[in-house]
Amino acid sequence: MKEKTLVLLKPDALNRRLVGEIISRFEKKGLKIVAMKMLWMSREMAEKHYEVHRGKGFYESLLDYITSAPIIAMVLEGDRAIEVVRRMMGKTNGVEAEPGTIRGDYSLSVQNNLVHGSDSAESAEREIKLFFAPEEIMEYRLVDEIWI
Ligand code: DAT
Ligand code: MG
Repeated sequence: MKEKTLVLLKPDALNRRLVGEIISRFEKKGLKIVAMKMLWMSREMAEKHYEVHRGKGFYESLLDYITSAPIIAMVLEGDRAIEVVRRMMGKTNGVEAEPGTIRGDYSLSVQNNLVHGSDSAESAEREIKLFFAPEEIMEYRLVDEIWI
């Protein structure tokens, strides 16, 4: 089942020069980049993106963090891409994330955990719309790709 998911490389990914490393993992897995941009999230956008966390103890700190530096936003496509990306990211808290996952290999923090990935089809649809206009999402075929 082909799915699209929103992935963000968060401020610590840029600060730690891990952008290439993280994108490379997704590419090598076989996920297809169908949209990508660098942007600096506004407070307003951050509030929308993280609206489910409004009122939680870490909410203000999370908004400060996500707006502290530019980020890379991507839409990745592939078979069950939403859960595949979530598994590749690992648990939210880098301390608990399994080695071999992005957070497990590169983060020891619950907040500064490098990546965001949509957690469901509904979240993916909502989040992709927040970051990308329809015309920014490419429909194309990789040279070795077979459409079934
Ligand atoms: P995930 O990013 O794994 O989907 P989430 O949606 O529960 O995790 O939370 C969004 C972000 O909020 C998460 O990446 C880091 C931050 N966060 C979550 N729980 C936290 C906590 N207990 N303390 C500090 N930051 C937290
Ligand atoms: Mg989440």
